[in-house]
Amino acid sequence: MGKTLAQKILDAHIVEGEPQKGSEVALRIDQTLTQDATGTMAYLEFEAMGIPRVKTERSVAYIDHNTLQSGFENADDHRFIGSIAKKHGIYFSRPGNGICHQVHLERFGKPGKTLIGSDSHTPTCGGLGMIAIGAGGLDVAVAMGGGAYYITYPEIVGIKLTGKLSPWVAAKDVILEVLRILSVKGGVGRIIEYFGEGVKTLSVPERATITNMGAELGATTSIFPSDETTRAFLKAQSREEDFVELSADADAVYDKIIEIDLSTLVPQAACPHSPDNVKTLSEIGKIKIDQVCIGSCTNSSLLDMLKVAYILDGKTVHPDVSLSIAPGSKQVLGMISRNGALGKMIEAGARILESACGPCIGMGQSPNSGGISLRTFNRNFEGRSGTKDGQIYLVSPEVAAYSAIVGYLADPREIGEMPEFKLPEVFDINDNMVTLPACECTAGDVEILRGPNIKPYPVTAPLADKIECACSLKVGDNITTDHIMPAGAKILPLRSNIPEISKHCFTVCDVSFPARAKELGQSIIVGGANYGQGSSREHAALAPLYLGVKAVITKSFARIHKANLVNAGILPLTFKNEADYDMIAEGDVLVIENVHAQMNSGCEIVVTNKTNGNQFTVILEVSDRQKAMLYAGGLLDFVKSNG
Ligand code: MIC
Ligand code: SF4
Repeated sequence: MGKTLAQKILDAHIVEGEPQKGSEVALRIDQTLTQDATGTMAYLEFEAMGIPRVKTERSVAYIDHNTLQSGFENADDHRFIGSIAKKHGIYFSRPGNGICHQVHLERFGKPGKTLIGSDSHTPTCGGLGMIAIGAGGLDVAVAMGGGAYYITYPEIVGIKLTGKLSPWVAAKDVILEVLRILSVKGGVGRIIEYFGEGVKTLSVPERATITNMGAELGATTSIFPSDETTRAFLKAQSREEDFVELSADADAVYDKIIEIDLSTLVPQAACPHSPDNVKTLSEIGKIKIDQVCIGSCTNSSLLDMLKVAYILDGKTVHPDVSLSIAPGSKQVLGMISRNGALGKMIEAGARILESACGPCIGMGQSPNSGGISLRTFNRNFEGRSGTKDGQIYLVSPEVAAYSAIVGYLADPREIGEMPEFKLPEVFDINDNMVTLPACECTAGDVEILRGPNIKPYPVTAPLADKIECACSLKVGDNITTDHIMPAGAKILPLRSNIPEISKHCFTVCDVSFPARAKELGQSIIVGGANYGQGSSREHAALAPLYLGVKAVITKSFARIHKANLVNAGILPLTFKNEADYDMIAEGDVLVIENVHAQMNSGCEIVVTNKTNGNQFTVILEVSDRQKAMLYAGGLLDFVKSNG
């Protein structure tokens, strides 16, 4: 039986385990990436492992998230990451060089290789034919040290693309369509693999938009074949030698196939407050808008910027609208500054932002109260923009730019004929903002530069044999990591300081949670389905760890967050019978007796609700390796005691 492309790359990288759906496999990791908001913690963890030099083929540390330096904290983090990168053999992409995923796609990603990154949108490089997976910082630290990365061998969903996109319909509309079909839970435990005739009509940056937002499906990753289009892209980036042709076997068997005829798609938007709340523009209607933000790792490529500049050329941004544009990388910004496209944006009245995440992570540009904001980003979770009642719609750059001019959500097909937008045959290449690590002979002399806000990893303890504590919080379905550990300009500078950042844990849902949890000393959180969807931030596990959370009981978990909980030594439990969710109230005392014996004898664990006398069963669906980690108090303790 033939293999899918994802299976081929996975199987070539398995160092332990069998390639069988649902079973755990260990993968050799060729490349890693970190960004600054997760990076400081990841490098503190790497340091704690005591490994002098990274063992990967390429590890890159990016500074792109916390670039608004309203105090010393972010600048201290940048300096710390720069120094640790230099010492331990990691390439350092300085602030100003661009968003990690855009730069990695341009300069480092290689077809056929494995990449893990401490950011959930790492699958962007799947657009180049890589297996690129988002992970917690601790997993990335282990991989940098040469350790394997463990995943559950996934199902492979094949998306067969036929036809060709109509003018002014974009790659963003393709992934919005997939989100509409599969929902934010539809990718859990799966890799999404694109194939079919339609693939060759999409450029690498367009493919990357699609794989980027596979994160919003909850998928392990998404991947496109590596073909002549990939070769042309790599050649234009002066790295044709990185090209290998890769595709699925003709008789590959997918677990499920979805067919999308690109020519039938129309412009669409994900409406507030979920990326899968997708409607066509005509279904939504011509709503008046207050703000437009163009950029983010989803839609900030040169091609996107050229289309935006064309639409804005000679026009003025509508008087009631604020338009901001953040080109994705120094390469993109430099090229549009030289070819005139940037001038067209500036003349139209766009507010040009630095090449960084910016508004996407609430670092500035929060909309006005109740403001309607169109964004080319990938997430529109409630409050993420920094304005609690902001109404965020996710759209293509084409829709965003045209709407910015007319002042309402508008269909760019009204513009009329679309010129052909082509990628250049040669990109301008200047890697001067990537600092190379010190050579092994001088690395010992490099001093690690720390700041007062950089605090150590929280204290952990081996798993106790009896857990008896109150339910400190009960939440509903689809809780995101932005609920658990909010981001934004005020909180992000605390990423290196778990005691401080934990004061904001879950405050989006309940402002009294951090104080209550701290006072209880130990507690359990109860949640609904798809708990922990969204980002890879391990802070969503480390803050609860610091606040004494021993277990989280839910209807189901998102992949990365579940792994982060295990890494932090917190039990991720799911209800055997979902109806038991209704039998727990906040404040109820829950008891798990003989934790070790129950864990040893299988995956079912009995919990007693001491407050109402109810007894129910929960499932601990983890591998034996993860059980060992949980006994030890988390991955860091496990690594330290197992070498
Ligand atoms: C995000 O888009 O939510 C982030 C910020 O990039 C996160 C990482 C983080 O929280 O630092 C992600 O997607 O993993
Ligand atoms: Fe940055 Fe936004 Fe991409 Fe996250 S989703 S990496 S915050 S641009």
